[in-house]
Amino acid sequence: MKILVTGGAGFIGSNFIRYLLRKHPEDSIVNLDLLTYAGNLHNLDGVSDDNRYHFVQGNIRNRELVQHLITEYGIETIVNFAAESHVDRSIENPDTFVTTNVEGTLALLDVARAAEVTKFIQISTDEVYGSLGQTGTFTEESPLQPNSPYSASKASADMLARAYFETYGLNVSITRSSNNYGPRQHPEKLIPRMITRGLAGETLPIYGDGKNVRDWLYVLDNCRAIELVMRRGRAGEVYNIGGHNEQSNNEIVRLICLELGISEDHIEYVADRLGHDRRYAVDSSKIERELGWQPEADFKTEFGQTVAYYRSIV
Ligand code: NAD
Ligand code: TDX
Repeated sequence: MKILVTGGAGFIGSNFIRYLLRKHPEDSIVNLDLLTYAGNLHNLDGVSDDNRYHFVQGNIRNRELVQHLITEYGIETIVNFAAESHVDRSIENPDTFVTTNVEGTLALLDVARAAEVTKFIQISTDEVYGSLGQTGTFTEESPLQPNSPYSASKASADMLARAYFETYGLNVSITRSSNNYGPRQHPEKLIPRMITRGLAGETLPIYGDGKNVRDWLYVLDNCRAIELVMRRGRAGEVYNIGGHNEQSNNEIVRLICLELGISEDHIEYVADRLGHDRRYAVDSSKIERELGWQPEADFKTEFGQTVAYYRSIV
């Protein structure tokens, strides 16, 4: 399969490229990434020499460029990871979230339709469903109630992707995963931020009371799920991907203290994030039933490996 991966120099995209090249000798990949502050070519160290892999620096909004890449490389499938992905930044400056996440996705969908690409995967997030109380889970039928500019922009992109299926028959599937953890994540996000700050002897800033809950999914479990949707997902369908692994921010940060062997006294409770979603939990029974996917990672093991990874790169 010839695949255009966008945003492949970021966290999940780079793990996905590594995973696919390792598992499928017959696949070739073009990685289109703008290399914003979040893109890091070191995430692809060791991959760049592979002749099945091509890197192109550019913007997903550049229709001519995307069209050219599809023709030049005979692209059959697009997997769109490219996005502005950090909630805190979206609260400070929402504009780029609309330009990249909404207009960028629209441009890709448009070019994909005109070029008659056979499959388009839109990488979305559980945050489009909003926030849960103490019980319940998000299913694919849950209403979209995004609370941050980030999640609102992702929900908008999902709606466009859906419309391109309904209106033009483009073969689109959408994945909505929960919070990923693992190697190569930007240090602005909770887990790498706490590890790098902990290693530097700095305080560990937890927003609000730290009782917000996320459903942590190992990044390679997500990559396996995305691959299944890419090869066998039904057109026009949404697939939730969760880790069956709810943890509060307090639990995560305490675990990091334990792994690093540092005192919990480093924890500092700071002002809460505006509009901070309280709890996410994902019902993945659809992808489990239809595509036979299950999260396989043992959290304690992979979390320990993740801490070891960030320790090794500082
Ligand atoms: P990331 O911020 O690590 O990477 C995003 C990548 O996109 C970067 O390499 C960046 O340079 C690139 N990019 C940004 N704007 C671009 C543009 N206009 N054109 C081309 N490239 C551009 O993000 P991530 O955490 O790897 O997330 C990837 C996708 O998965 C995003 O769509 C995000 O919404 C979604 N997602 C992430 C998580 C998570 O826990 N990280 C969970 C659910 C969904
Ligand atoms: O310093 C911090 N202190 C803190 O308490 C940071 C950076 C975060 N937090 C809290 C906020 C959240 O409750 O930790 C939790 C996780 O925060 P983030 O790592 O910013 O992730 P989140 O907001 O949950 O969003 C992530 O998962 C869904 C990704 O960034 C999104 O791209 C994805 O869609």
